[in-house]
Amino acid sequence: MLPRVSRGLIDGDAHGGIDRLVDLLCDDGCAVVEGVLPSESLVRLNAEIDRWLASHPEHRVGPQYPTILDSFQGLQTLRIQGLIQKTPSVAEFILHPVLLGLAERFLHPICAEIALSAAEVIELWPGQPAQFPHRDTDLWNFLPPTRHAVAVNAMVALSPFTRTNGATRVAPRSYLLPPGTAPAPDQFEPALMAEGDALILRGDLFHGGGPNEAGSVRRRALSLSYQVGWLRTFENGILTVPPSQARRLPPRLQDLLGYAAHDAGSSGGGVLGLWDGRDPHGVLALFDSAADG
Ligand SMILES: O=C(O)CCC(=O)C(=O)O
Repeated sequence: MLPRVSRGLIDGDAHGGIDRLVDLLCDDGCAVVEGVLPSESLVRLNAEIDRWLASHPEHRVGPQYPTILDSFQGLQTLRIQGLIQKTPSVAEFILHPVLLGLAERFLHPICAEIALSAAEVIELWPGQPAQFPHRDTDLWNFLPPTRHAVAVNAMVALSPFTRTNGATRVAPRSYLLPPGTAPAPDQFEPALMAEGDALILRGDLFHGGGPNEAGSVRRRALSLSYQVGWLRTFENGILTVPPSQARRLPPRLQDLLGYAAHDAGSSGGGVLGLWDGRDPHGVLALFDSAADG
């Protein structure tokens, strides 16, 4: 059974709630946070996703990417990326105090600023076989293994996650395995969740989508990946939301997309992500004045 924490417990423990989640990431490597999102937010986001899909019938399951990504993501899987432009209420999820707070607290020991690596809808359609178990940190395979994961993921259930419809499977404590080894199949457990629960997992923990054998039921998730700000992100944040549109977003979301420099000066490091030698937020002000003038 995966560790489970209720949102009420986190809220009721103002100083220790998020620390407790960090402890779980440092121990089991994952946890289910129950009831993290209220049902109004879920209804709103699901409606925006449904509306976007209805107006983009070409966006279907089946081959979409070069073979390597298709075989990883699965052909009976539908993914939507670039969500900030398509489903605006996703911002509330990305900036959620528990999910973002956890990512900041977990990653800040090894970075000065975190970044949003990806925000995607992942629907597993009936017939989708199990995804092969992987660690998200394999994205950065040229980085020597680190003791502290460079990324953390929150898989928010936008539909129930059941044993048969493809609930994500995770292998607790598998971040401890040496490179080149993988957990045995019986070490994986499904993250059973109600809508609005979130599975949090460190990026070096083995996991994968389960098989969807549920007849006609789709499993829908919002996968939010946060990472250290000094590595390249999975989605290119500043192309996904270019300055002309990013200027209207909440400042913290701008930061997460890459409009913040990574300034490690206080820990003896340097500055990354400058724009013409300056803080990249400056580019947004340029667009502001162009729009006003
Ligand atoms: O859909 C899921 O449950 C997991 C997806 C995943 O882990 C991934 O694509 O990296």
